[in-house]
Amino acid sequence: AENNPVDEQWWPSEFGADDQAGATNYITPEKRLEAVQLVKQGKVATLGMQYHNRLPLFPGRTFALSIPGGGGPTHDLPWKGDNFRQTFMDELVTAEIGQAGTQFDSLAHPMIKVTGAKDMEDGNYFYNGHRLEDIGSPRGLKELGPEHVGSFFTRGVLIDVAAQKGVDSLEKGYLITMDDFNAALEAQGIEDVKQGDVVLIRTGWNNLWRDNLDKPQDQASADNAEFNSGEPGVAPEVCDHLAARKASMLGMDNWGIEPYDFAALPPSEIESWGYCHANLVTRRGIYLMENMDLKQISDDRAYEFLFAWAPLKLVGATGSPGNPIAAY
Ligand code: UVW
Repeated sequence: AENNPVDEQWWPSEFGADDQAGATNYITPEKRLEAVQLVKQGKVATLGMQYHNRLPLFPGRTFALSIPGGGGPTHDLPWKGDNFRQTFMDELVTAEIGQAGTQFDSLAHPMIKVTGAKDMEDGNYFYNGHRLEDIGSPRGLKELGPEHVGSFFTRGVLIDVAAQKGVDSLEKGYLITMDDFNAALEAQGIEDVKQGDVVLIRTGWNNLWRDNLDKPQDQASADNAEFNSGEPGVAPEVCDHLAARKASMLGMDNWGIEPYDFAALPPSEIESWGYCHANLVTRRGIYLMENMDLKQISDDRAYEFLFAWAPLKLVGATGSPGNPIAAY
């Protein structure tokens, strides 16, 4: 089924018709114990980018962090005697909190919209055949939110394609093929993906906004525009490979996993978006994480590690922000 799982019914999933956890089901107690053995030096890297008001956003989204009240404490409470009070600061974040910056796509994010297909009711279909029309609600989706995911405590592998090619960043639109994937595996001397692994593929594309807070505003805006104008990403065959190997998650340092170059092919002419979104998340419950920071593990040549993270239990949300840890 080329780029369209509706060519064959994709539910019930292999985890059962009622499953809402998806590919974290692959992470068994034995798998977790094996993953612990990958921590050899006691080093850790955090894999989340910084969240701030200069991060690039998919068009139409917002991220704004502010301190209510400006310069004063947001809470000013009585304490000891006349000379002391206890004061506190809060922040207010306005954002599509599950879809900004480093972010995890829950099973309640990508859908396949079906209109007039034989034997299928029209609607926007998620994982396991849930339709938005049935589970949507203004205070969060009634099924498939990140509260059902559980955790990722498993073998992580880095496929460092940028390093393998000897570049800081792959070019916009670059299609990472299985040849690239295998060349990186071989250069790194690690075994291929195993069931339940989290697979991280580095392109270098997020170098464009890594230092945005240190730049003049104009430069940060220009770099964000370039970042959003496309990206290097993975070919369908790579996602098919991860599906066949039963990975639990694919994470990347670009904004959207698949390759695009919008000047060469404008969004209105892209026939079908998101092969990996449809074929991994919607069809199989294999998760995606975007805008990750893979620089330190690349610098440390940490190709195999313990990956530990759990999404926030934002009931009925479409995703989660996050800062996973690689330990090696
Ligand atoms: C969209 O939300 C459009 O894409 P992504 O899942 O890549 O953030």
